[in-house]
Amino acid sequence: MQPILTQPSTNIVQTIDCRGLDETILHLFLAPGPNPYTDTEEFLFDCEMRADEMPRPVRRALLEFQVRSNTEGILLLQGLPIDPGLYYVHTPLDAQRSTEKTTYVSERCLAMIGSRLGHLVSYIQEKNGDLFQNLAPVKGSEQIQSSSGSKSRLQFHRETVFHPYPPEFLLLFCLRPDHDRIAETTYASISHALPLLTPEHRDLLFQPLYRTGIDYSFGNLQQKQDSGTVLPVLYGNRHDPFLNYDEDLMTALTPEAEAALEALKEAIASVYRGVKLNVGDLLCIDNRRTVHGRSSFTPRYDGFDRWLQRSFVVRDLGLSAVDRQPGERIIRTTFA
Ligand SMILES: O=C(O)CCC(=O)C(=O)O
Ligand SMILES: [Fe+2]
Repeated sequence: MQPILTQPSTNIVQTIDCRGLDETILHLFLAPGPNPYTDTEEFLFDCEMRADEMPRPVRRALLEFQVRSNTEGILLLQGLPIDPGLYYVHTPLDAQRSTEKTTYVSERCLAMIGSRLGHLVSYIQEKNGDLFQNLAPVKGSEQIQSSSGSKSRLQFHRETVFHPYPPEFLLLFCLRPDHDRIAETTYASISHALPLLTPEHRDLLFQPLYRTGIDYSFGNLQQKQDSGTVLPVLYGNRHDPFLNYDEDLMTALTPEAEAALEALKEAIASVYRGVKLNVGDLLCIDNRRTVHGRSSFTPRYDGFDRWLQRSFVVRDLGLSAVDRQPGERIIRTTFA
């Protein structure tokens, strides 16, 4: 059964307002540098060095978010610089890399902010391993449970639950909101959902009684919901746990475990909130504490639809080294 989503409650997002940054700081984001697509490692090093010069309060907030997170598991940077002339650049209709966008300010915002949280990585199955992925509605995919969908709500998920090397953080940078300004990135943190669960349900959710599915885009060609490994939904500290959750792809192994999963689904549906991203907003999501999704919206396919760029951040590059080529950021783990 689909939970009925009530109106999200008022936002209490931790926000860093970047409007009004002075010339020197703006220059850090805007000054040309290495090409992120052909000279990737140089680009990332250059961005990390630039990030060292960001204002101290920005660095402090990112450090605290990296180390301690917050109850929402969300940090919003508002009003970052954008590519000059972005207004005239079309949203890529196929949600692939834009050939019209020849400057890299948005990529630099993602890499600079990401460098304070960890290291950017990508997955070979996601947009060919691009570190900066373009998210836009794609014609024919309106009802699909992925970032190319639009007219159906994108259900709550942790990014790549099924993967042995999931990102600890996920960054979404808004290049263009939807025409009607109704699309919201939705999110729910376990800190808010946990108090709504009974001790019995919590106990069950801490046990490996749940099977995740492999994302359709990661080679789950039969679109099976329970194609992945068995895991607990909650793990870590009993009073401040992390969560593995995917509303669409997760199933329980026993009826009791199923009831607990259903209770969590209802808890998420009652505590979730939403944020409407605007041009220049960069949303950092703690992928271990907070699940996210998207409300539905109506695309027009006129070249000016909603357009986000996304990056994934891991704390330790060494964990995925076995599935990466030396000097590369692309994680190449294969799935049946
Ligand atoms: O479109 C959004 O706001 C969120 C999309 C999403 O869930 C994702 O890109 O992982
Ligand atoms: Fe997502």
